[in-house]
Amino acid sequence: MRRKLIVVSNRGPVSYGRGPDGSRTAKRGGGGLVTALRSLVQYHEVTWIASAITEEDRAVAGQTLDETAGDGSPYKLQLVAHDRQAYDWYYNVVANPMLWFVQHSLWELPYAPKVDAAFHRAWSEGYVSVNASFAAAVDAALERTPDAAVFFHDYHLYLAPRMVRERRPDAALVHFVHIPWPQPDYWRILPKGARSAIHDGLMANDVVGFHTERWRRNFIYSVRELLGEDATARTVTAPISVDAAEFVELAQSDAVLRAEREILADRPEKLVVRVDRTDPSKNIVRGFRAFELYLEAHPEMHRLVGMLALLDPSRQDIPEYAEYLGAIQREARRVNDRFQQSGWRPIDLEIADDFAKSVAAYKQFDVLLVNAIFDGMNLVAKEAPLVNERDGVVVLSENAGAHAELGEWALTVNPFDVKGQADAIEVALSMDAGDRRARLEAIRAHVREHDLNRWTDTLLAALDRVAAPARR
Ligand code: ADQ
Repeated sequence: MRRKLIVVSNRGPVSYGRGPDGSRTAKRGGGGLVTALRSLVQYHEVTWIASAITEEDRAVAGQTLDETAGDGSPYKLQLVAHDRQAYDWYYNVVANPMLWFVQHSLWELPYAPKVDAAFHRAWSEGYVSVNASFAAAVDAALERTPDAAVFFHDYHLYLAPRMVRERRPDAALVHFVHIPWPQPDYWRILPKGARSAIHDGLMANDVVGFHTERWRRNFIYSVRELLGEDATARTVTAPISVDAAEFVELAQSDAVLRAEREILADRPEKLVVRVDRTDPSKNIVRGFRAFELYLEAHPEMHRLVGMLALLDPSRQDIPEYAEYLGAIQREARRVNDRFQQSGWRPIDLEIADDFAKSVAAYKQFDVLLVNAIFDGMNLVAKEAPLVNERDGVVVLSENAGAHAELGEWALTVNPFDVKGQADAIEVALSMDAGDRRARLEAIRAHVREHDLNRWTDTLLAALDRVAAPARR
């Protein structure tokens, strides 16, 4: 059923700039979330509300823009121009890193985080106020289309649902949390006011969705612990997925074939691939250490195996992220200095946002390393097997959401155990072809069947079940 949806996410599907001739240009937004949501506009009547990021975005903020998605589907876009200082506090102090680090259990607690006056101010004058501007934009959109359902996304917008609910008790609100939900005690890192407001804000939705039972259960525990309420009936597990046909087509595109030729020109016999944003949650440094341990134990594989790490530089305005990128570069350098010989560099580290090359690497891996510390889902683990041409093996962290679905066909690793990861690389590289093919095909079949439409349908069906019938 085609329905009216107001999609709300911090980052929109496009961002505007100016071409050399002064005309407005549109750049497709990146990241797991935006890619996933683009398919929504294909099947539903969508008004998308997002933050104005560039100067050109700000120039058109407040207008309702008629946009078309890559496949020609029309949708409406409304950009919200927030106060610049408030946005910086909201994005660079509260959402990333604080909420991201809490939800991925990344803080080194004896030293960090600092919940000081600056944080309190960033919370009340940044996070609260940007959520209020989003809520006002949603309220205005609901004024125009009162029968639309509102579909909030992620950790930037935890407070907006309560603000909308106060003005519109009958609105249909659904929120999807794309990242893990940690245990209740870890939320106690945040001051009481903030952690209560986050849980209370989410509880203002009719439905709150998570990728896995594990994250959903943690949410139910933490709502019980921190608010004394029962969230069970409002929550749903809906694992996000990818558009399988799109990847198969993409794999044959000119850009991907060009990138693939580059990889083929100097690939070693066996290739271990990882594709990530340079985010501490992705556990890139430990991945290099695991590969080092593997090389240490297998001198016979020197020159025959290499790791290709394609890393999209992420959130470099945030010191923790800039430091992490430094650590990644130092670690790759150290491992290379230890083992490299003329004509062979064990780790090929490429820091760039290069989607075509990522898909080319997906085709070429013998081992795909996904060793996230914690990850809501991890789409790379679903995308890469779809197009792989070498019967490659997926080494998968038990703490990635994707593990709940794909674990039985992957090699499971504990993300902290670098010896265990080195052993998994060894097992993957020596597995017989029949076993490798059977595992890869099982993953493919699962992803094809559990596609992106199923994700949307699960969430919207839950909304229909839970939302007050009086509304319709
Ligand atoms: P992300 O943390 O961004 O997403 P992930 O799910 O793996 O992580 O998605 C990353 C996307 O970016 C993939 O589509 C991938 O192809 C692309 N990408 C990654 N590295 C790249 C590179 N070096 N160059 C080009 N493209 C690259 C968040 C959550 C996840 C959740 C998604 C969707 O953290 O857990 O799966 O949202 O809900």
